[in-house]
Amino acid sequence: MQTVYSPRHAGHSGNNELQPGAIVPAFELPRRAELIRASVEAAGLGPIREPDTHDLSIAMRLHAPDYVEFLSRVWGLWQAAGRDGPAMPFIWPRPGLRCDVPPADIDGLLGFYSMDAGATFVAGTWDAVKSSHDVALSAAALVAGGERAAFALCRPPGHHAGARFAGGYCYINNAAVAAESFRLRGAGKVTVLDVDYHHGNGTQDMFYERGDVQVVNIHADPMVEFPYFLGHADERGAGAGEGANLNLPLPHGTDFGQWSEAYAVAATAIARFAPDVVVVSLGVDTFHGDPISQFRLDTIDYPLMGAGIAALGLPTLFVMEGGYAVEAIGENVAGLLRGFADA
Ligand code: OKP
Ligand code: ZN
Repeated sequence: MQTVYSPRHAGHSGNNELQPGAIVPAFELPRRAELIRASVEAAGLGPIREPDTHDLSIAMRLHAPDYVEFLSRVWGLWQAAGRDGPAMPFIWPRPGLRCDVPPADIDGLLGFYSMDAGATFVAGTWDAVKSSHDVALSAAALVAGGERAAFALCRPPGHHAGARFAGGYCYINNAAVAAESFRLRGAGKVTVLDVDYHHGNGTQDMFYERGDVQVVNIHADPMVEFPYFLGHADERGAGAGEGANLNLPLPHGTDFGQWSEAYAVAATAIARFAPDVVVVSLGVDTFHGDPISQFRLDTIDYPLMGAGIAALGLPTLFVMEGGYAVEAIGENVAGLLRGFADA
């Protein structure tokens, strides 16, 4: 299996985030991608190559063009306002306020185009976001070209990014863009299987009324976990997408046995949908040692998860999302990919 990786992720560094009661260094760190890369190399998974450059036309089908444009302009606007540290929003529109008028200055715009304070901007953020997008599309091209599977080592992640907002460490929805790229290259049906600990709210929303892209999430119950406001079991899709969205929320403390029961339900739904290709939003924050998550999977479980994904029998694109236990992230990701490749 080939891995696509760009060193340009590293400029997205020194970000911070709001945790309950404090501003702290962001858990989503450059070291994550470096350790995954090292483990993939050590596991002998296959060649690691850099992405080709792709234009943003597919991203602009799923995201509002003004939002993508904003992402590229944030740092300049922030600097022009005389700021130096990471750019972070402090006010957000919501029902009861005007949600349709982008304000004129950077503080208003940051809130207008985000869902939380979890997607901050530094000088290298846009270049890293664009490189992560290019990584996803380049890896998708390998699978579209006939490879059984490929690994897009994306950083920053993407699955919380919606049509018009950043949030939860995410800016451009890499997995959604990759899924759409398969459709544009002629795949009739695509499934996005999101195994990150957190619900992929952005991906769900982008495809919610579409019958050609199935979205399946196995995640911590949003009643008790970020992103709180999407990811419930009664969200089944709408219009042409009715029945093509499946949420399998699980309680804090979930172990691999419970996770696997949910996965069996997911696998049955995917088999019934019969996609041409599957895009896996791959988070390993289900690990028991994850500092911001509360499932209990162990390192030995990830190769089994990979084998379970292989059992779908479909061309597969893995797109990196979350996982914050840096001491174990490499082994967990490489183990999952090895479990897939050896199945
Ligand atoms: C991104 B991905 C309270 C905690 C916010 C944000 C988690 C984003 C996870 N400030 N946590 O799905 O791994
Ligand atoms: Zn996550």
